[in-house]
Amino acid sequence: MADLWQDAMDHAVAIARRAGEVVREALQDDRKVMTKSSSVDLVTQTDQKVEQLIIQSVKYKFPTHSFIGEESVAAGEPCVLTDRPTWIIDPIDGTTNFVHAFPFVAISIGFSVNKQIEFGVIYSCLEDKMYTARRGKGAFCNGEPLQVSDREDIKQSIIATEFGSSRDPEAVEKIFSSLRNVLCIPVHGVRGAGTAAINMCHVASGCVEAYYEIGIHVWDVAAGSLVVSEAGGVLMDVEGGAVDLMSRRIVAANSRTIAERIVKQIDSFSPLRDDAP
Ligand code: LIP
Repeated sequence: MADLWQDAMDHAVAIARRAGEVVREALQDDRKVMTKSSSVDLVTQTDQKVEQLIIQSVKYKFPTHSFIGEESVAAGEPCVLTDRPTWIIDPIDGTTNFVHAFPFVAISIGFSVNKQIEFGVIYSCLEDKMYTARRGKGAFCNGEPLQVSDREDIKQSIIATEFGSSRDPEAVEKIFSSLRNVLCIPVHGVRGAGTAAINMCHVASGCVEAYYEIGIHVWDVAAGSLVVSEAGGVLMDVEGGAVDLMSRRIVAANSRTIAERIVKQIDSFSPLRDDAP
């Protein structure tokens, strides 16, 4: 049977590649930095330009589809997931990396229908790695199938996480407390690529066993959630139970055993939801 969303997915791959060219070109120029929710929550004209490029081209081809885009939400558009076909876009995941030319920068596009992610496309544009996942059909990097790691012993694992862009002392305290708990399990190491999307691709690729973070947004993790699950991984809330992509909390792991072990170490908190009125 023909895949209803194949055309949309092909378009997502093509537009992510085009967006990646724009990002790479912009790295040659001066990057004018602005701030959003805090002095360390950065945005550039390239984030805005790339989001418009993606939205305009999708609107032209799929005029009835909806959007949740990081920069559109920052500009006041609603962040509500309905049953309609919805493109969930992070034009530059890893904006701080982009500003500093730290070499992990991704274009992340998730596509949801009936509140279920149907496909995810993440283009790590400085590495030229195109990660794709289609629900029920596996996850790939540049066409090669992805499989999570089979390590079940957390003491032999690498865990990815981020410090995020909140500098609220209570949140920072909890982030450090969780980090200390994880590090002292002990694990082999803790890493962070500076982008949620690429951290999740690393879980899917099997080079890290788990990624967790509190404070991310739906556009950071929509595509990555499918890449991880289609590579055989597991998603969980930081307190256990089902992940809620609007809750700004996620654990993505190679297995339920590792995910549950991470959950035990996390000093959790609840940032304002993405879909809060
Ligand atoms: C970033 C994430 C990163 C997280 C930051 C931020 P942006 O996304 O990917 O992992 O720690 O708080 O959300 O802002 O570069 O799209």
